[in-house]
Amino acid sequence: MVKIGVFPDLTPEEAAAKVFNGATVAFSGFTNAGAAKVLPRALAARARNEHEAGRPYRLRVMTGASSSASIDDPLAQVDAISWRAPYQSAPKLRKQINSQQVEYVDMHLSQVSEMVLAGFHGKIDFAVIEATEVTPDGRVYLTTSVGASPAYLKYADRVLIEINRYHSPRLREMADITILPAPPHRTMLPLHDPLTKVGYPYAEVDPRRIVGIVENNEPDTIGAFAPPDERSRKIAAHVVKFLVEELRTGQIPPEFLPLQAGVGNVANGVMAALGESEEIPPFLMYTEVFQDSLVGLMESGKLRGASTTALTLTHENLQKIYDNIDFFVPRIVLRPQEISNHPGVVLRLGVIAMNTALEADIYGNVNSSHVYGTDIMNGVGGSGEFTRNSFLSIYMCPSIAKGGKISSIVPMVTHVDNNEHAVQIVVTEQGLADLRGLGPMQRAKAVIGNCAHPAYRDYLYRYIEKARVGHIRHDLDTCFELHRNLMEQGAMLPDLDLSQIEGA
Ligand code: 0RQ
Repeated sequence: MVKIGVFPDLTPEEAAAKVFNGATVAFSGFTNAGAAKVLPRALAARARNEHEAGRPYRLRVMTGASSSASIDDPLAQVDAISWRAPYQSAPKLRKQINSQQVEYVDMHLSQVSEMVLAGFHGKIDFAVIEATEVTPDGRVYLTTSVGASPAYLKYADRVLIEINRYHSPRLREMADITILPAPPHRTMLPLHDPLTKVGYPYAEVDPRRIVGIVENNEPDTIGAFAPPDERSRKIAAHVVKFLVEELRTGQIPPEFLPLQAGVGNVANGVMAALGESEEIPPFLMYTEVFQDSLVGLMESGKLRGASTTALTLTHENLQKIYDNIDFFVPRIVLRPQEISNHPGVVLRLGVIAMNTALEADIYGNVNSSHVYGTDIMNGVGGSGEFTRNSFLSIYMCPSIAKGGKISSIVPMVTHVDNNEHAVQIVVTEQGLADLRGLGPMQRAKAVIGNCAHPAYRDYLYRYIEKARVGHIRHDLDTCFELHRNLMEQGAMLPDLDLSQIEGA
């Protein structure tokens, strides 16, 4: 953990002064886990000063994934972001993206490193990476996330390191870092089990590119989940029942298959419910975010091990890991997002993927990112590589939103993140539709009958009855009628008496 003083020690202000207007800056952080903390604030202060002096100062910002509190919030607050990739979830930045003040490249998270390597996003002027240590020969020991940091360290012109004294230097014992070579020189990743390691405990940087080091002693800013609400508990119960049945019929082998779970309350609730189920055997995870509910599951022995790219944990849960690190080290592998989300590995391991939708259509196409097809919520994130390549791909969402003004089951989604060819199971608190082996009309009936809220079922049945007959039935005049009603009249079915809607 000792930093050897061969690199210049900088104050945050000195470091920020090196970052010029218009630079592409790639920060560490996958969620707020392992996110750079001091430099984003110093850059925001610099932007404010520059703007007050009438000078432009905006940056092109990359991270591993969303790092709202640490990176997007301070920078967006002072209008210091001009371009953003690959994922965000910050309310202020979201507004700037949706009003086209900021360009946003919403992309599959497994592809970030490869695209940086290929130069698809231009050159990276600065990498700003949180670490527990950097050695004179350029070994960088990362903190609570690996994300895209190894690629940023390798390909950025200049590197600023934030040495964080808060995090345990023993995190390196979980790290498994490698950068895949460019095609056509890729070989098979010899990864046949979520816990196999194929790389090194550190990322590498050319030490000549390190322009300075700043100190930081802050925990990650990660909020606790609210206890699962009634609808999340019902969704979780349907998922658990389904998986138990798959196990009973032998569709899932007795040793079970590795699980991936998206982020958020529903996913957290599902993981907790799986942990409580006596019929689900102890399991492994191959996932991108290791979140709160998994700590207890690991302690109880229900979760045997997990591969992830980020430990997105509240201070209390991370402390549990640090206090008992001998127990957790052999059970957690922290990988670059290129590998935690690698389509080939997800396919090989037979992952069961569980992600969340904003809306699903009656045929199983899923929109997780764009309200009305126009306004970004967060982004596609890692959902694409898991959904497309998993053994079972499950999508979950409440059947209604905004007190019943919105049905999450619609005739046609207004934006497609994951399509009917990859989505197999749709679940709401109403029930579960298993779409495997079903043709379009069978799918529509299963989704409407099992997943749509009863208040919207008649509308949806009428829609397919009136729609043009083809392999898939659609009526291009009315397929977005519910969305148009919502935009123009504030509710998808303006005449519905919302006070009568159960579960609203
Ligand atoms: O609005 O914030 O005003 O209350 O959308 O909805 O139900 O709180 O959903 O927090 O679980 O997030 C898909 C966004 C779900 C998330 C999404 C409104 C609703 C609410 C949020 P308010 P909830 P969650 C791993 C994999 C993509 C990335 C991904 C996501 C707000 O899961 O970003 O999967 N996924 N990554 O009221 C309009 C609808 C709506 C709607 C809900 N149909 N139309 N608004 N809302 N349904 C993670 C990573 O990649 C890091």
